[in-house]
Amino acid sequence: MTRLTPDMIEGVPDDAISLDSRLMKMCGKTVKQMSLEGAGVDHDVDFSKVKVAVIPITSGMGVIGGFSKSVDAIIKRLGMDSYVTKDADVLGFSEAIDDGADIIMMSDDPLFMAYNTHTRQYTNNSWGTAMGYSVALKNAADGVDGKDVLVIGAGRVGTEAVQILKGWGANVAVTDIRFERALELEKRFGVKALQNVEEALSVHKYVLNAAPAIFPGRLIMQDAVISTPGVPHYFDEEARRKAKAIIHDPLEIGTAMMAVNSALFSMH
Ligand code: 2YJ
Repeated sequence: MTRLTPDMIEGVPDDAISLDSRLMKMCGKTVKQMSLEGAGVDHDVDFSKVKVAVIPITSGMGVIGGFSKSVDAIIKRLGMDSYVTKDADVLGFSEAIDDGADIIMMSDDPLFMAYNTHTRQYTNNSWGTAMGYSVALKNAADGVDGKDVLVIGAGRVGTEAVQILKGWGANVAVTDIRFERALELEKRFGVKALQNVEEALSVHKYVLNAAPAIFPGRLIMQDAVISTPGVPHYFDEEARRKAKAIIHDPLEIGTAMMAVNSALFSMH
């Protein structure tokens, strides 16, 4: 799993307006509206009574500068009552429980979760990222039902995305640098595994890129819609010129999706 670095998330708390206006242009919706859609809700929800504790976690590769603060800022922008705990780890967890937090957000290296303390369910970031970026793709593509959609990467996010997009009626093809992983998804979910990533990309207009790979613009179709959580994130000038939409942010779409989904567990 890709580890975020401080420079990737630098400025995340401050670029809300620009992300929302970019998404509005490409998808016609804000991060909050897309997160609600991904959680299956078709109306606005007031989250102001939802208390969210973000706990810095020092295990594994340790705290990432700016990570908790960015998560906190993302959650606040959804209108939730969020804060970062004073202490990290288990002490931070006790603080969140003592404060009566409704949701606890925390991440080590393999797992970033939103834990709903009332229902004792957790939402993981792989699902949140897959759902958030699938909703974005669906909106920017004017629906995916009956359309050919390519998922690049058969890892955790790609595996979730394949199921989500297939569930919405898309003809899903999947490709991975380790072809056997794509074949595995073909077997499990009845999607099409494609071996040659470059060939696959050059014939697909609708793409969800969940791989840590960079693709040259010559492979991108004219008017392509590329929803791309993958980091590193880079599209060259030709790709940007040809694509109708390239949807990306380092943290917000997946995190907002997790928080909204988690909050709704105990709000119905
Ligand atoms: O609490 C901290 O500051 C750190 N333990 C955060 C670790 C953040 N986690 C990662 O970078 C994971 N690899 C998952 C990131 C998912 C982003 N889509």
